[in-house]
Amino acid sequence: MEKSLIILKPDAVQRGLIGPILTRLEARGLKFIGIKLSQISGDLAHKHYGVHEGKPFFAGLVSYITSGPVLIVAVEGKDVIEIVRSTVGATNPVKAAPGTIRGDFGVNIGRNLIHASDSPENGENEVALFFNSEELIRSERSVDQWIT
Ligand code: RTP
Ligand code: MG
Repeated sequence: MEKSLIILKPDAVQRGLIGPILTRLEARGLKFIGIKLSQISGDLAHKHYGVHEGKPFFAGLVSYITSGPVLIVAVEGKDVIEIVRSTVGATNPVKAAPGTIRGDFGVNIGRNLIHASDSPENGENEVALFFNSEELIRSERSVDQWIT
């Protein structure tokens, strides 16, 4: 079982794309274990994107991700890292395949709508960074028989 942290970034929320994006993730068969609307602080943005500190786009990335409300989503299941990343598409929407979220809704790498964890280890750590354990549905309490 893997976990993935998904963030619908400020441009997705401002453009009214929460519904269309969640519809795609849900239709793919992903199991949501946490969802909340939030505004990311500078401190949290630095922790989350710390791996990019020092890169030329880092300041712009922090200012983008903290610029407005975001929808934070945790999903859990077998192979969810790969499933979510393939549904989201390439980092640069110009290169993202049509049919992916970034390929269908975006054109700008600096406004690419959505974050998704890139490894099982990062998925575990990012879900723990953004959600308290009381905010997450635990597998043993879920209704697995309704969703495969
Ligand atoms: P994310 O972490 O947001 O899911 O995106 P990602 O894995 O597809 O891409 P990553 O390399 O982790 O980059 C994080 C975010 O930084 C912005 N970025 N801008 N050259 C650039 O201007 C540039 N490169 C990356 C994007 O917003 C990217 O999602
Ligand atoms: Mg990344």
